[in-house]
Amino acid sequence: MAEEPVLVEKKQGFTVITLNRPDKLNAFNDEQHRALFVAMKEAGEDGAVRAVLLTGAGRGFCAGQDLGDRDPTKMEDGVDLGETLETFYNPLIRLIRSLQKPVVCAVNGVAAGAGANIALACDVVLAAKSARFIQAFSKIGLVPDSGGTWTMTQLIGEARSKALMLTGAPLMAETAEQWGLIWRAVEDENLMDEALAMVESFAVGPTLGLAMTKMAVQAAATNSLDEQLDLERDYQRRLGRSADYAEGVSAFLQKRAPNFSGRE
Ligand code: LHQ
Repeated sequence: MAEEPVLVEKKQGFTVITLNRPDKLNAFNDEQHRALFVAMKEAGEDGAVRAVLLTGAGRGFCAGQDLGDRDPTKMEDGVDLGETLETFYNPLIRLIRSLQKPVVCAVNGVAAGAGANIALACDVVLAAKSARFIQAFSKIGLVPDSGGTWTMTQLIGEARSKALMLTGAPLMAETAEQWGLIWRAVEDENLMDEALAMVESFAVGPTLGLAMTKMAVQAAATNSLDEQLDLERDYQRRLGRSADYAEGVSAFLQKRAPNFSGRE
């Protein structure tokens, strides 16, 4: 039986999703696309799952689209890459950004093309120091996709985004951290331990509060300060009535660790 293109491990309170085409540096074929989307969607819908960890098998995180599957010289009618984005990449990015729980990405090795931008769409990105981010698109005459032109510009500004995207130059994890593109670059051997510690802490966290924090930060990109103040008021009103807020305050006043249920 062929290897599963995506491995899904359900742990206590969180799911680990591993891209699993290591011989191709986990480049996406259609099966891997479908499997990743289903795994992410199920993790989003399962109330017992309170955080998600995305990573890659082998020495790479993801080399983007499997170019062998989108070779114009081998396709009689040519390729419609817009359809590929519409069918696979865009729904995935929208799903990650709208998931009502934290998505942590452990970038275990090279992240190129859409692989880099899928990582950057996650909420907290940890990367092995040996990992590099490559906006490989210019090397094959394409525009960066999977939200990269938006995400990178938000995170590191036009000057750095344009230079990285126009040249396709690799960006090492430590520089990515210094520039604010990712949360942290960690020693290779510590990557999974650190990423697991983070999702384990989210898995016992106040899930609704974390989800609303994610949504509020994301809304800031397009809201005015006035709109953002109103949004914070509305979210805080809802959270103030949640079981986790009551528990958080009780735990603080009783000088004990909170026991969050993740419920409203
Ligand atoms: C690959 C790939 C790959 C197939 C490594 N495909 N085999 C959206 C819409 C639709 C279509 C187009 O794309 C998109 C979005 C995109 O993602 S466009 C960007 C696509 N990705 C790239 O252009 C990156 C291509 N890969 C590379 O430049 C290098 O492989 C990197 C820099 C990622 C890693 O280099 P190395 O560490 O030297 O590894 P390698 O090149 O030797 O790769 C290892 C194997 O993986 C090798 O296979 P082989 O059989 O020779 O061992 C590669 O052919 C294969 N591989 N990326 N995208």
